[in-house]
Amino acid sequence: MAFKLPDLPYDYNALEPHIDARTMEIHYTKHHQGYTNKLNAAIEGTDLEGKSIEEILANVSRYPTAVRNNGGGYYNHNLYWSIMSPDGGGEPSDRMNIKKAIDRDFGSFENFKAEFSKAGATRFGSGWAWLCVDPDDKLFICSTPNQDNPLMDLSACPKGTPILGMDVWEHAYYLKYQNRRGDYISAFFNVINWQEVTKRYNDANPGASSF
Ligand code: MN3
Repeated sequence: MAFKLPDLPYDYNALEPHIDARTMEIHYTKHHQGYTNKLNAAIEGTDLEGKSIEEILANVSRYPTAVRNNGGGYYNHNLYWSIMSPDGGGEPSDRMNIKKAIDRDFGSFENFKAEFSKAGATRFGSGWAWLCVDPDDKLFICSTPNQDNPLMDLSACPKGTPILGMDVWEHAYYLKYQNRRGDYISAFFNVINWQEVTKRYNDANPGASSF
């Protein structure tokens, strides 16, 4: 059973003006499709066929580089589309567990926003900024190069489940923002789907939440 490109949960133009339609279309139909196709080609005929993407990434140091790059690209973009929404942006509501956890672990939403934005802005070259939850239910921010992510057994990040991911490859923003990565990062905060992030937070460590 090959990996499939998931349906995009909104139209290409749904995140305008923050993410432009042309970027969305190319990012989804070319980049994400490309990672999906190359991942399938890399695992075809191997014992990785039939394994979940999370299982593959957890042991990715044992596999060829093509599995690391394209398996990461496949997983990361699945997450990225899901945590954006035309109804997103702003701060999570006080009733959401993710808001309580952000206040607990970063002091305030503003502190979290500053630290997450910095992780994206200071990633040299191509990569991702992540908000993760560790096995003790504590949030942390980290950044990875290329298509790596915190699920990988060779990631420099602490062990944890990514619940929010921001793509800072130039292909995510260059058509609209050119070299102005900071403007893209600011705009990204206008489309974050906090409903989905809080759901992922709640699902990451079942029963562990202190709220
Ligand atoms: Mn991308």
